Amino acid sequence: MGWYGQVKTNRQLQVRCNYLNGTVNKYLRPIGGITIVADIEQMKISEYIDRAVIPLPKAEGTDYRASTITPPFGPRFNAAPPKPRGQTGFKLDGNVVSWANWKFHLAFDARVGPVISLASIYDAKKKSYRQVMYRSYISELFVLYQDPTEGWYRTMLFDSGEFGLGNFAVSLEPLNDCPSGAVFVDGYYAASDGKPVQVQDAMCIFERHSGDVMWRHSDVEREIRETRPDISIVVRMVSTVANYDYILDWEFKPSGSIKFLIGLTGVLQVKAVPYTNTDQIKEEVYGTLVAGNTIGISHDHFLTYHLDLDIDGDANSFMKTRLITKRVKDKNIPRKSYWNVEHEIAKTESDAKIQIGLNPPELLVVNPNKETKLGNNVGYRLVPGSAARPLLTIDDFPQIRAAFTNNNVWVTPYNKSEKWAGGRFVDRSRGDDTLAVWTEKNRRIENKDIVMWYTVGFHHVTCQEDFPVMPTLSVGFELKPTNFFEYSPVLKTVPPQHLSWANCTK
Ligand SMILES: [Cu+2]
Repeated sequence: MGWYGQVKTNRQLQVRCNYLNGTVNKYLRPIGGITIVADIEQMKISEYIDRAVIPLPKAEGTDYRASTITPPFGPRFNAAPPKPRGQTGFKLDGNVVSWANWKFHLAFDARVGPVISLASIYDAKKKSYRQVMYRSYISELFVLYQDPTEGWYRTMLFDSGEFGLGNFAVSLEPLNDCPSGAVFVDGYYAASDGKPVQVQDAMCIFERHSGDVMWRHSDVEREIRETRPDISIVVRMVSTVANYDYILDWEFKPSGSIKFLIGLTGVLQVKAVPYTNTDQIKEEVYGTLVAGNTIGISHDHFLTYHLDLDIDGDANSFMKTRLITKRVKDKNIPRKSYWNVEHEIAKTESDAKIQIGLNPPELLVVNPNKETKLGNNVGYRLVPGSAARPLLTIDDFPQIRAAFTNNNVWVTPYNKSEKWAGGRFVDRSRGDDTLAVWTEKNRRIENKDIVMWYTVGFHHVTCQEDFPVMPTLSVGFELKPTNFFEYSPVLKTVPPQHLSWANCTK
């Protein structure tokens, strides 16, 4: 139900009605025009508004099961040569994954899903593992629909704090959800009655042979060609929170990069309307006509990651590297301008609130106490993804509760009670326990154990291709070593032994 300024709120849920006959895709047959609110303290309907009779969207074309799809079929692919389940290049010792130069701990949490801890990378030069990331997880996933009318204005979801990404984790399907050779890990959580629940094959770990190039160089004159394929290790979990499926990936690369990828698929939240063609629409409809009598409502997805980096130890600082356009002073040079960098260490939380715009500064977590041999502070850089920011006014109730999305980046001193950006209790929260409130204290963050919070967001204007099931839309971001190693950590990568392919002439 959320919170809209009331002094007192009851435990209530808004209920939606969908018609199940004729399809398994219940989300695409909404019964429009009625609003139902259920009081779950008293277990009774507390509000019922029937404001219009709206045609029910057709069942035809909504089913997505292979068994019901009719010809013509396609596109088709040849399957990749299979590798037995579990045949892989990494080692899983309890919950600790070791692969190539990486080592990390993987846990499963009912609220946030996968938790990656104690990620460290082997430095061949130093002959030891070096700390990179103490802990990372998705602290909140905020989804906000943009239809402000009765029956719809409450549609906003904190998928982590209100539902639980782990609670809604689903079993993964070998070869289709995760490639051959993947290792599957079960997830466990306590149900509301305290009984343990097992989610079989909730997470998978696999080596990714992406077909990309890790690095290469040719010198045609000297007939030199050196090239190395990009191989990485991926941890994946899928959370199906009602209609949406979130594919959540953590990818570790031998270069020291960690990529965080989010794939969005599943079914849209749709609203029944009387229209079967855009020509008939004379009112504001808050979305796109994606099928007959069906509007896919515009909405946002914001994922706020808790990124507790410990770069070579826990005393770290947050550095902004600005790219400044300057004038050339030397009159003998015909060039007029250039850009150069200016570094600034954030002293307090206020210095570290970043809204990523067109020309963002480079954002780094550095260890001010550790330098490379050349004197640069060792660090990791945030390479941001989509820079979408909230478009609601900041005095709007959903935005007060989701004020942690007001900036793309925040940095806080580590505090064990500050785990979830939207607060500990999110259901009917009033925005008084969010990352935005914590940082009002403006605590010092220099040379301390710090946590970076990064929000990757996107505005989803729906389209016909999202019907009846959305092809996956991917976004992501990266943490990249920056002056962390003395030189390229993948210089001495040994090219893998390639199998000979039966139909390949070369
Ligand atoms: Cu969406």
